[in-house]
Amino acid sequence: MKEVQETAEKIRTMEIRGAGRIAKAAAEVIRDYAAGLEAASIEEFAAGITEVSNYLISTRPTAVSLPNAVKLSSRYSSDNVENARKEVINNANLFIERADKALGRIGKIGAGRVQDGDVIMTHCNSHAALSIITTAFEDGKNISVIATESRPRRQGLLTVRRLNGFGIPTTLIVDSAVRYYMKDVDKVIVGADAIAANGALVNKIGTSQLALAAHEARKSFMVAAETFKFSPSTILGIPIEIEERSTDEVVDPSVLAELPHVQVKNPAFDFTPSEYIDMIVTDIGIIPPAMAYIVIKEHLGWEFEEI
Ligand code: RUB
Repeated sequence: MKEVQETAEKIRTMEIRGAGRIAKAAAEVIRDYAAGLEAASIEEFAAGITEVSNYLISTRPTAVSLPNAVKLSSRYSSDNVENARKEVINNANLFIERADKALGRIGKIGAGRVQDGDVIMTHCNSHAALSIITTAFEDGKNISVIATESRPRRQGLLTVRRLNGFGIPTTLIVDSAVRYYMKDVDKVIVGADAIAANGALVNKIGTSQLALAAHEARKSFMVAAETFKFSPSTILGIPIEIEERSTDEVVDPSVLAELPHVQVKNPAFDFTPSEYIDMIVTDIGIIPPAMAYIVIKEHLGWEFEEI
């Protein structure tokens, strides 16, 4: 359980962050927990797995990759403890392998849509979006990137560091400069924390402003998302919860203490309606947002009674 608590804490404090990385970390820790779980009966085994699953899912509420990873990894059908253990270990390993392969496939598929000379704007720090950008660059395309700072946690610094490592010409801008620079952009590529059944995107706060500005300027808006970022529960109309993080991330508490009439809000994500999204690059190919339901139904092993 100690290992589970450590991973949960790393996810909560964002030492492990980005929807894909969070999902992989959860699958890894469930696998290791199942491997060492001492259970005298299948009921005890089930209780242990359920407890750990719920605990991990509670760490960050928005990234649907987390509950999807937990559900896909912790599935078993046997009523024998040793066989159930093997099933969980195997399912978790399959999920980890799927996540690794997905990033490579998204990079390859998405890079096909990047043109030589493109200026790409990106937001926050998405491994899936970066996979497309870096693959296009490695394919020999002469591209450059405009990356947003992504307040308050400034994940944009991680993005520019990575792009710099590849030698990709990159410009860092503050979030409020997005519309000012949209005229110079050919396409926007962002990642996803969740995609709803109606094709709406949930991603880092500010993503919807990029989409709006891109729409206004008739620039292409591309989302890079593994199939495990699609949200099954949205088929039933269950909304995706937007994580509200500590106000300390925005303003120093000592400053706020002197401002009794001021409140601070710090939502970590926002919704981008499907009409602002041109395409979603997934590990099974490029889809229009309207196809989100099909992905959930056919590629997530979605079962009505599980929800
Ligand atoms: C990260 C974020 C990323 C998505 C996709 O938010 O919004 O765009 O998670 O990332 P945070 P990836 O920093 O709050 O986790 O493509 O790496 O899964």
